[in-house]
Amino acid sequence: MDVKTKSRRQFMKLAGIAGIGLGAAACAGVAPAAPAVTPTHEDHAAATTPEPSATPVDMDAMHEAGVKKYLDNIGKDPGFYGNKLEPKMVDGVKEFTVTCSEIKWDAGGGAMADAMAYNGTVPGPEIRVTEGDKVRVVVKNDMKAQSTAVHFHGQAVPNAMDGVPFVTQPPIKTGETFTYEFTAKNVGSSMYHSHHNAAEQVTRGLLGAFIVDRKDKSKDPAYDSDYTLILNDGVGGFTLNGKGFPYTQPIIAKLGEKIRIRYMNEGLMIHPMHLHGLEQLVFAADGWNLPQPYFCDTLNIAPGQRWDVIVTAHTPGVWAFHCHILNHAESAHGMFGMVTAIVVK
Ligand SMILES: [Cu+2]
Repeated sequence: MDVKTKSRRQFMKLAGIAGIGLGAAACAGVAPAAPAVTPTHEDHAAATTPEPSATPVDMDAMHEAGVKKYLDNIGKDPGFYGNKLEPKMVDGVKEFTVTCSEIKWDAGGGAMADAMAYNGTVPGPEIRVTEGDKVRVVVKNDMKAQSTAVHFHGQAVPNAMDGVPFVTQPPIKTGETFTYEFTAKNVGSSMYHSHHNAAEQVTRGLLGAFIVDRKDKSKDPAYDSDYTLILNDGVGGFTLNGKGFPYTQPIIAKLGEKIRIRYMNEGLMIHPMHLHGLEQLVFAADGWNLPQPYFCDTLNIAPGQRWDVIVTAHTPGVWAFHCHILNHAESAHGMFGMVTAIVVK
């Protein structure tokens, strides 16, 4: 589903379904700006108590302003969904070109942070191929300050293509290019990311989804729409697909729609993702289908893991969807960071 086509008016109507009050009440407060550096638990613990001068009315107004901003932003930001890298077919090989550069990234609210990006966005564009495809990824390092290398996390590749500097290849120095070539064997949700000074490079943005569609779709549960949710806790703070609430994108679904969600954790912390009102059917871990899918409402996503779930949109409304380490999601100033919603109409 193309969420970009959803108008704000449609969304406001939907918000009404769930009874989110958006009266012209005092919205004097503003949502907290996303931090520009890697957050710590202490940073957010400090924000869990209001300023001594804040009244309950002030606090409520700040919380309401954040939610209002989220709703107002629907349809305005082109967002992450649909940011896909198109391959060039070269002699039967799907060839992708990825350029690393240093950019300023806005995780929301205009707080531009120093980031590193694949093709100018955080996360980088999704690379999607089909099981058995021959894949070539040409990586150019246009960064001025650091060498890099790319690891295809979740893919069984020839050893020389594994992307670990001084183990399988030299680092890709500033101005240099390295070409990765392999056959996509592992189906499901994988990632591509830096494997050089990775605690900085990945959390600053050198990351993206690498998805391999299965040839025989009957082996997966049926679904109508497909969303990737990349968790990170570096550039711009706690983010979902590179943005922090209220600048995160909703998933908008029709009643009865079966939504596939691919969680990928590229951060340094564990993030238990909790969905209100709709259960998550967990069916794949790190690309492999589970022998027995199971239901949950909160799914722990550890760094490096990918989990695939199906959510059936069986009840209309705006369903909050957030990390349940609560100081990754809410402060005395309102919700921030790893918060979004599934909107069922
Ligand atoms: Cu979290």
